[in-house]
Amino acid sequence: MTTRRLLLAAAAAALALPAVAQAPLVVHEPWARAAMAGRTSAAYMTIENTADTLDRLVAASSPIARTVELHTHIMDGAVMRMRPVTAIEVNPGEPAVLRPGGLHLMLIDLARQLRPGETIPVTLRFERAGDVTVQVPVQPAGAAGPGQGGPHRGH
Ligand SMILES: [Cu+2]
Repeated sequence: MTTRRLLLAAAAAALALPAVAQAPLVVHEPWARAAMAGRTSAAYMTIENTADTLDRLVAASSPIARTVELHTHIMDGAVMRMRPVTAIEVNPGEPAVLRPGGLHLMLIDLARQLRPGETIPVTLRFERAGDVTVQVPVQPAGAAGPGQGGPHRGH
């Protein structure tokens, strides 16, 4: 009887824990561009929302950058320009794609050089899901996608 009671207590304690192990926001193929200290870099990824409700990426941060902004690209006549956005919506079943020429995270004023092959932590802040920290592999400065300079992957 005592064992059974202990098991029930353990189960109740487990239920009371915050759901950190199963974040509803899943990040696929994150990557960032190599860059020099003091300069800017960009990070890209695909964010999937496995919850039932819309969520929004509202901020991001990283210990290697003074600030991280959410950016998109817009066409200004024939010139493509970057513009900050206040949030990036992530709908269930409709992953948000951050890629060169589109939405991206701008890593501003790097505390140190980002070298190809290393991995940097980036924390994403979602309106509903809260903070999700992603380990982001650094690709060569000229890379166009997550697979270059590392193990071959699809896409
Ligand atoms: Cu930018």
